Amino acid sequence: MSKTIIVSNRLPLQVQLNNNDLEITPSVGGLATGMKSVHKDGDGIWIGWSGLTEEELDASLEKKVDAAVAKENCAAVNLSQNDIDNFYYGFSNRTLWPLFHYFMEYTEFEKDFWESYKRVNQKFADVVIEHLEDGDKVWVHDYQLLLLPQLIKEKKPDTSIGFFLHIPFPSYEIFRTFPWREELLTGMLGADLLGFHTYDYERHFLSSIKRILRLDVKFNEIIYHDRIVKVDSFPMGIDYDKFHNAAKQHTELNSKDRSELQQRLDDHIQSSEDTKLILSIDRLDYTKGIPNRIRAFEYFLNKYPQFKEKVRLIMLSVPSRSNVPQYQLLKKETDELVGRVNGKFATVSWTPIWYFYRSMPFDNLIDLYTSADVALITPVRDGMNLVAKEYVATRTNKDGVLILSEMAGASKEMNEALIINPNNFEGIADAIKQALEMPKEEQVSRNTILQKRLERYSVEKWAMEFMKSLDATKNLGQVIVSKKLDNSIQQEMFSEFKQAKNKLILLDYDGTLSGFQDNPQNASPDAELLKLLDNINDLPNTDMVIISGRDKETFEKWFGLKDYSLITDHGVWLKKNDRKWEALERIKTEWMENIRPILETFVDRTPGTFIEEKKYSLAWHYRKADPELAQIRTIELNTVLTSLISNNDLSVLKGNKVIEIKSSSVNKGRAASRLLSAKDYDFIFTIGDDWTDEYMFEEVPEGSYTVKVGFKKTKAKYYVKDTKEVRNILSKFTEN
Ligand code: GDG
Repeated sequence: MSKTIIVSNRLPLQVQLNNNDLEITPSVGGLATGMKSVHKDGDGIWIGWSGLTEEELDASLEKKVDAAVAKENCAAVNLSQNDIDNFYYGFSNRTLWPLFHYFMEYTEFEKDFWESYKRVNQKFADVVIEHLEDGDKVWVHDYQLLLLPQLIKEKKPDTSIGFFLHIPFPSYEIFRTFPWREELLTGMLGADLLGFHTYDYERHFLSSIKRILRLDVKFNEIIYHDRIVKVDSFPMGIDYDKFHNAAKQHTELNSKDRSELQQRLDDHIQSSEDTKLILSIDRLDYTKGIPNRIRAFEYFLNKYPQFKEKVRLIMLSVPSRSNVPQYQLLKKETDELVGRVNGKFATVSWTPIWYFYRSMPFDNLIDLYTSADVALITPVRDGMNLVAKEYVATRTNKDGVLILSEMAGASKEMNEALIINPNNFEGIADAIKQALEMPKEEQVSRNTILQKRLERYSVEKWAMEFMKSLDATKNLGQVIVSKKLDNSIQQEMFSEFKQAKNKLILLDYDGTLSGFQDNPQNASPDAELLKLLDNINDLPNTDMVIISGRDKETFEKWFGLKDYSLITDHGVWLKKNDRKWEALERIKTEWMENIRPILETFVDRTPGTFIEEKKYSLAWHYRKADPELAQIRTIELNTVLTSLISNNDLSVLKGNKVIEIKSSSVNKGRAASRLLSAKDYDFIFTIGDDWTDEYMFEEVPEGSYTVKVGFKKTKAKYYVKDTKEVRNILSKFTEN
């Protein structure tokens, strides 16, 4: 039976070592809950780090850990202290975390961290592959494992792989600063489905894909080699019932069964009739906007002094990554700010901020959520923020007000909260006042809508939706319908080639024999290619013809001394072996005078584009332009040209990042058919990468070998990956 393998940096377990004995406690976090249904499905298995380093474990303990986690359907990836320092605290938390949260000044681009990140992702891949069987699905989580999807796909191409990013994906302008950006993106593209919390993150990611990898994106699908990678947003939910039911039980507790914390909270609540509690809970992280929250609260007390001695801010800050320097600085800053505000405003009976720097058991969390009149959640960047959702879920009477930063992913789906900009103290102070004075009916009506959504789109639903979408990627259709020119087809082809008497080999040049250059002038043939072409040209009973959109002057310069057959300008000129150039078509060129100025206006308005002037055609190249701007301009240009070309017997060819305008009566197909009518060939091989080569594929007879270079829609029967593969196959024609 097929299973789902979940992979995350940490296992959903706490493994503790007590005097050589292991203590395993399953963790109760949101992710663990959401994954429960997926994890229990079939023989589901969860792969991750146990929390103990290789240095802490000898061989026998390691075995014990393996056995103990296996009981919980988990498998451990072993990491050394060095891995944790460089991969986890280093690259994950000193490079990716700050960069993806727009803290560029905190981002460290360290080569050693990167090397360790690659090594550890490979360690994860090895464990995944060890457990992977045919038909299994893999769901990889979060920024620590961005390279993992590709590492798995390389070894197991048929596996369905999903990836979910729990933090924001930053805008292209931020992401582009990252030195290893191509590797990171291609690592992610190993997945079949990439999930983000919000549409904005999805959009940022696609923008980087288009600009950095220059891949084609259609709506939310990326064409990547011969695969389609789907990208979508799945806003993560919470275990609604767990929080809601715990809150219900909490309200039914006798006063003597209430926790010590609850009793202290009650004391405050009962101290005066109009007293109010404002709550914030987060890991002590610079993304969570803790200092500006304290400053905004101070601003509020100054602006609205009537709330002094009535309102208290309870801040629960959970220690996090405390060996990363910025977190230590933040701790110091927070301590000082709390001290300053309390020092400034406190009275005998009132301290404005209660600050807890620790984590609390779940029941205390419920004490806090249910006692707070207002939740003040002010991150400067946050992938989602589950605390905001948990607060709303615990409001069993539907009262309470959520103030939420627009920089948290959660704000996108929690419109009924009071949405604030965390840098606008004026706005925050006013929102706090509005929250404290909000009529009960309004609170109820806002929370009713919020709760309904949270209940419906729970974390379990989130996980199910993701898996459903991953399954659906199987039906995305194929990028290409042609077959790979694999070894067995090649064998057949070469044996036909050997037996044939009259053979034709038709070769496109750019993108087929030679790779693309930013400037077409730089694509002259290298020595290796010339040698290869010489060898093919010398084959007995074989006509080799290079057929290209290039002009005859360029080909004359490159191949003038060779006795190759050449067709240039898309089929205007033919040079047969040693003979002179002969015009195949009579071509008018007067139209160029009208079209050139139009193209020039597009060049002026589209940086990175240029015009290539050929004898019989004009080409507008946009390979180096911004892909989105180029997309708009190509549509514009097409519209402009459509009205002009019909009167002039012109056609517009859309090539690979180029638009070419030329006379309609010329194309590679017509040129090919002239060759075919001149001789009776019993073996035909034709290869090209471009739209213009499709004419050729159409024209040659049924049994010919038509081959497309690259993974594109084509009329050719077969495809090969790239120019390297082309050369490799061509060289086989000359063997034996
Ligand atoms: C990352 C992204 C995204 C907190 N203190 C205690 C405690 N918690 C629990 C909360 C909540 C969770 O921790 C915190 O989740 P957040 O979503 O608020 O934030 P991150 O930890 O930064 O999580 C974030 C999330 O991944 C999921 O994709 O939303 O944007 O940064 O569940 O209840 N739990 C207990 N004691 C505490 O003291 N028991």
